[in-house]
Amino acid sequence: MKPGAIFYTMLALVCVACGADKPAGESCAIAAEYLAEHYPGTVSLDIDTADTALSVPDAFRVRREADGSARVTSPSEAGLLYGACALVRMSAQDGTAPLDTVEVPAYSLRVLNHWDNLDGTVERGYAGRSIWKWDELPDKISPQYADYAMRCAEVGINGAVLNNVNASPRILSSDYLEKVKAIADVLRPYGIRTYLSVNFASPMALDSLPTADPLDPAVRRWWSDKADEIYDLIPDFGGFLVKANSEGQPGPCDFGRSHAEGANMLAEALRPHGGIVMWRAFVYSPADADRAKQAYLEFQPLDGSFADNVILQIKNGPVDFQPREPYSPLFGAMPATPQMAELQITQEYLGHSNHVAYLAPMWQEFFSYVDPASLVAVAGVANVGDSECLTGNPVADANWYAFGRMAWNPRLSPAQIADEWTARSLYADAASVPDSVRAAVRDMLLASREAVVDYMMPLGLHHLFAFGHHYGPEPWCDVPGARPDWLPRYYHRADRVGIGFDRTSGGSNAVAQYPDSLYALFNNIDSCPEEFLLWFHHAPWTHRMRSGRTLWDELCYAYDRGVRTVDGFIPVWEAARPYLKPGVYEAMAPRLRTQAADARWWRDACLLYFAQFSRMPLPAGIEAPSRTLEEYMKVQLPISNFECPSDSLLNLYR
Ligand code: GCW
Repeated sequence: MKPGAIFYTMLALVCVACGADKPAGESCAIAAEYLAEHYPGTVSLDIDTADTALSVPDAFRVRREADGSARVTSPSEAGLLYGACALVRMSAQDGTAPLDTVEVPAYSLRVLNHWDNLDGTVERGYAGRSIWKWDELPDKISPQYADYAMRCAEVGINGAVLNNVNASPRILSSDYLEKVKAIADVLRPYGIRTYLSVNFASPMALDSLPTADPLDPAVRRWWSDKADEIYDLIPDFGGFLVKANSEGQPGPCDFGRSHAEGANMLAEALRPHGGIVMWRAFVYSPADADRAKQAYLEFQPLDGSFADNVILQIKNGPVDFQPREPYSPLFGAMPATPQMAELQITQEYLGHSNHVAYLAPMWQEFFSYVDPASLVAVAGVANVGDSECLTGNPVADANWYAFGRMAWNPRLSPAQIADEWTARSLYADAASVPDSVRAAVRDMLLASREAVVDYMMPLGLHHLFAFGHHYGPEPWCDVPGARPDWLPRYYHRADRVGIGFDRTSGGSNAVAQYPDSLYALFNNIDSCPEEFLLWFHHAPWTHRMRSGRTLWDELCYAYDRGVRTVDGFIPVWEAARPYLKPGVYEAMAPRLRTQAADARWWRDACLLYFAQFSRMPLPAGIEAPSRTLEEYMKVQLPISNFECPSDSLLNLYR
């Protein structure tokens, strides 16, 4: 055993504030154990409430001496745990040079949203079944809960909403609350508070109240009694996440009340206990012909009417987690309302757990438009399940990691996060990896999200997905009776003249929801950033792009570039093979082949389909499609949530 390990073991027994007379706190013990496993020097962990640089409880200071010994200080035990993890992380990057650094998180709330159902399925989850074993709880505690909690703590995630926003009322039944308590007890020492998604009609479903009207006194009493019951079991319970009046979920509008009246009623029930309400702005009642405008139209007028323990949770883009969207204009448009961003870690629209798509560049792009200081919190829709590595494949973990790091510090660069993550999670011995391999793997990660955009929907195209599973291409998709805004044609609007959704002042005027400077930029086809061109404009096929090519040719090249980029991932992976942790090469190699095949499928299906409208030939150098459009149109992926497709599934389109 390393000397350090003995030290930490003893430390774990006596530490907390390093007051030797106090029993060790659980978080401190976890920190000590983590250090024993991952850090070779001796470390002291001390509570420090006097250091003015440590301005919030989760902040920490790490001092490392030339001999590798170190001291971590923080006002809180959770901060000591974060500091211990930071020491390990920083030492993996820069060795043992002397160091004195303070970190203060950008947000006090950095929360995962699990879309996990009580029957063990996970909506848009591609990492197995739910990690929460509701049938076994509260008696049996899966060891995965603590693994999960440690992985959260390593990156500073401090909240978990356990269940799907399409919430079963049963989660608030007394039986389930006992199960929730059991999970909360495991997560607490890792600094994680537990939250629940709630169904707005719970009083009706669980206790047969005749209404869930938020202004009805009996309904208000029901929620306040329920809050009391929860806090009796879980004194540090975080609060509720609510999807209301969206995609069939009940909400205050069902009773003629506003979103604010609904949210405030829940906020009042939680307030005596210090809980919060995260109220989602993901709504698109067809009040306007452009779905991208609807959340703004419904919520912006409510600015200033929410209680102060309500946070409005807004998806990064105005439609729905597409590979690329402009930011949602609701951000910054409600100065009197606390707002938080909802980012999607699970790859619903980016190839599930089959494709490598490192999302830090996407989130960096979001934060380049939305000032991090204008938000009070960040949420990420988790990609966690009960698969052995918890994320379906070992590289998908990079997105969980990146989310946590960016929720802590949105200004971190995707390259730095990639370097940290590969050193921690990918390589068996990071120090032995040749620079050329390290750089190639980093470049692969950094290029991967843009590659997905290219081969799926470049130049501002969006929602070309097959109905339901959101995996393969179906720009032609037509489902009789479906809402038009669930179908790709609503978004791409390809015709003989051109392609794209006219959201300019001459079209749906969604541009008017943006601040003046961006309005002008996006509204003019000549100044609109080309990555958003077809989001905002219905552009002629012959429109001259900045490259000098026609729009049609540029579209073809973009699709083809995506294919070539992912073709290039395969040799990178081969070169990295000798340096990877056991099992990682084998887990990803078939996926990279699937990704390359899927990229061709996307490119060929989309270009063949759009060529019917452009009536222009593929430009020189673009590989001819191997199938006809009719063949691609026959592909039916039979299942809604799947991991790496089996060979038989791939044969459907190869
Ligand atoms: O993108 C859509 C997803 C739904 C999801 C919904 C939401 C949880 O396809 O599966 O439901 O968004 O965010 O509420």
